[in-house]
Amino acid sequence: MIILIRNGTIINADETKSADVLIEGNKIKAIDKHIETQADLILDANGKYLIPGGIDVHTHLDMPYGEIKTRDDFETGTIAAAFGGTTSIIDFAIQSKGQNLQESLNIWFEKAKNAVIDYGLHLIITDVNQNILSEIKKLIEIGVTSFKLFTAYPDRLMLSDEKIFQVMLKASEYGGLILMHAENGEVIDYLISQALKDGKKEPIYHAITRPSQLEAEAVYRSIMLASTSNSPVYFVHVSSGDAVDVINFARQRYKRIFSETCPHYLLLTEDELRKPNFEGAKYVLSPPLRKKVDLEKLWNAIQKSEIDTIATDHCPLNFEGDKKLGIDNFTKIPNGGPGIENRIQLIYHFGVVERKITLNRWVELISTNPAKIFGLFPEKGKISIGSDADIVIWNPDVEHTISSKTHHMNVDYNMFEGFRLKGNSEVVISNGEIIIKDNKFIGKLGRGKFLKRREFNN
Ligand code: DUC
Ligand code: ZN
Ligand code: ZN
Repeated sequence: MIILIRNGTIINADETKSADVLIEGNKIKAIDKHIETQADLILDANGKYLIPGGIDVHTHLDMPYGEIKTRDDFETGTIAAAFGGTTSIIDFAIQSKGQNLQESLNIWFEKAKNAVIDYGLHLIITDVNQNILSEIKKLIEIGVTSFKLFTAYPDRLMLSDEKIFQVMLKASEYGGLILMHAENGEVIDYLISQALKDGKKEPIYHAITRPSQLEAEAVYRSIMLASTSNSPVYFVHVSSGDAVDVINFARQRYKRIFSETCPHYLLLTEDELRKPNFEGAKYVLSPPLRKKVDLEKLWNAIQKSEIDTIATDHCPLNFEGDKKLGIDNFTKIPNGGPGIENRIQLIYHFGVVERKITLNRWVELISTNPAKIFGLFPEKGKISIGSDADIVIWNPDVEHTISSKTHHMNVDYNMFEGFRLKGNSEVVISNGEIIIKDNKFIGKLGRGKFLKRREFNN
């Protein structure tokens, strides 16, 4: 199929230009001021932006969570992502205790069969021994090049500093990237036990028992372990101003540090957790929503390029049935919130329109940097000749209101309910195929490809 997109304004991280774009098969064949050629389809993008397809590097689709699981699977989740202009995701496979890494990965390959956009996988390592360490090289060869480790959730996910250090050493030897969930799990558990003893069981205590200093402490500790092992380290879901300060301080000496934040940390505060009728549970996620001062600090860091990426940490759990498991006790509320569909819209409206970040910076945060950091550039993350034809035609003027009644995520609430936004994706092209048009998904189930990512080289 040959598609010609006429008269659009291309927004890449490093340039803005008006041009026609010719797509042949799954690749971008030509970009020029004016292209005259036979095409099967001509799209007019006059007055619209052409941006590289969004890349959401932090999702949890079909993820088991105790007795329940996240409500979007790879079918519903990737369709919702596509509606929002995201054409690639990287989801998290999880190693269960006692399981080897390849087994864990195979389970996620099976889950991902119906993906409609391209997907990569990170691996969460929860159980470390010599056999596990020796699998890391093979995984990186397969294209699973990033490994998430936890300093939180003792007895479930947390690793000791020694184990974290061992994984860092091994990953850095073969070009792997370490992703850290940085919160001091032991102190948090102590604070939780004290809160429960005092009868403090409402959702707000989720935030109060996970203070920002305990994120900053774990960030600092992780950076020191990373620099000792010369391992690159990427902090997922950075939520606190203190953590930003620590990262900035440490970067003066050690450069191989990367960071991600999420729309909810940029747009919501812990006050949401005080909502009546247990509605605060909708905002129970970890690290928790913070204060206004943290939110401002995060925006400031976005503006100064101190934060590298914006991902969603999409972890969709229903209010009815899932969140309500914790109605009598905040520790029983499953952690996580949905967002895979709204990321690019939210950052366009609140970043570009309201806070005046540049269009180029917007694209850098939601597509180019994720592609660069996670071994997908320049096939992804840029509209350029030879790149994958993942292109979003973005209408900067259209207005819409976010609502769970109209969103495509398979979850019964939206953290941004009622937010009125300017700007939305209009046509979404993934590997040369139009998959969203006229507000309809028109792709085939299972068309998404596994992304075999390159090793980390920064
Ligand atoms: N960390 C995540 O990245 N997602 C959901 C919950 C958590 O602790
Ligand atoms: Zn996490
Ligand atoms: Zn997550």
